[in-house]
Amino acid sequence: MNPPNEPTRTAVRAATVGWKYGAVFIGYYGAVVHGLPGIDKITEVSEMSAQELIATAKAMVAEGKGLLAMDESNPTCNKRFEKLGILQTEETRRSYRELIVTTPGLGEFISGVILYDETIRQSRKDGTLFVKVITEAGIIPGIKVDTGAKDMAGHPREKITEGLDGLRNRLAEYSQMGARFAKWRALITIADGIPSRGCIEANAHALARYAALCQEAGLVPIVEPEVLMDGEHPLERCFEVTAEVLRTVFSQLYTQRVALEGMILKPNMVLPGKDCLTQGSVEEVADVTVSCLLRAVPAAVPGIAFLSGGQPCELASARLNAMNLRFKTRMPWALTFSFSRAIQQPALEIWKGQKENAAAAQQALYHRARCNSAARLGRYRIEMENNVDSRAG
Ligand code: 5MM
Repeated sequence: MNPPNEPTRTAVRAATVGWKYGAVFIGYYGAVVHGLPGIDKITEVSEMSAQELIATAKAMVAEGKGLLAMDESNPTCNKRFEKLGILQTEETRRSYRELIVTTPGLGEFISGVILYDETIRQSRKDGTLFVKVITEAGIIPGIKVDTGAKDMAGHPREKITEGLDGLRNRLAEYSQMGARFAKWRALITIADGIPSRGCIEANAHALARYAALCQEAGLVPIVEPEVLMDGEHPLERCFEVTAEVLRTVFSQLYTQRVALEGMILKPNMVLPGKDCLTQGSVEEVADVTVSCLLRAVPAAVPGIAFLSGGQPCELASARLNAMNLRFKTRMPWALTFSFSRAIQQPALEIWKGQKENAAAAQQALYHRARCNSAARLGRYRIEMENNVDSRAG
């Protein structure tokens, strides 16, 4: 007589056989999500690390929390400092990042921070590594691993993100340093005649190969295909391009055997170009964005964390809030934030490189984190902006 779980075993075996024909996900899902016996290999990820990936991905998009992107490369960070008359040195970048990671109470609203190669090696003034400071605040450290978007050969005005060479070794080093997730950003530009299919496909392929390498190393990949806001195009054009980009990215993720349960998507909101005369209401943007995501993003993805892309802080919060408010019960994934400019900019403008402004800058950062956390829950109100209630300073 068959033991009680034999039918299950048979089903699992059948699913495993299906892997050879490209149905890897079935075996993966059975083993990892339901804990079925008999499968210890899913693509190259062991059952244990698959469970860790899933747990980390879920924690990154936990209820009421979102991600803080502080992964500006040195040139970008210096450019932002220069505009505000802040000295552009390794030490000023370090003290600014210290201000961010030591903000009292940040862990109430922030699940993870995205660091840059220079930052992950830096420490608080007293010598404590930032990774330790972050972890002790209950925040998950992550790392940007692409090496930047470069002009794409044969594709004028378009970019291809680089960084795959040597990535396996770099991921091993970052993991050893304490990183638990990674990030790679692809840039897609809308203008006359672009984006081209060649640019979309090349960037989607690179994102998928990066994501597979991350999962192999036990790091959750944040997959960030950013359709830029630059231009005069209407909302509909951004919708079309974003949908095409996301479909291509998920097709490549499937081809490269990336486990969707162990990744986070970081897309743009669907917005009219910033020079378009018709900007649309908060509700319209929310509806169009969620419709686009519902059509293109599989339900197995645990969370979507938006980039802010140059939107004003309050508008970014209001739009995220409207999505969570209007679609709460209809979305299969958590919908949250992974902002850089829309969470950091007020703090940076207050700090201006001056020690005496640090506490006020931390207050501003805490405030934006709190507003975005409320938006993650559909509880953000514009009146919150008048009430800078903080634990900082
Ligand atoms: C912090 O900006 C990141 C890119 O920096 P580099 O261009 O210097 O490499 C960027 O990837 C950022 O994490 C996301 O795009 C989100 O940033 P925004 O400002 O759009 O929220």
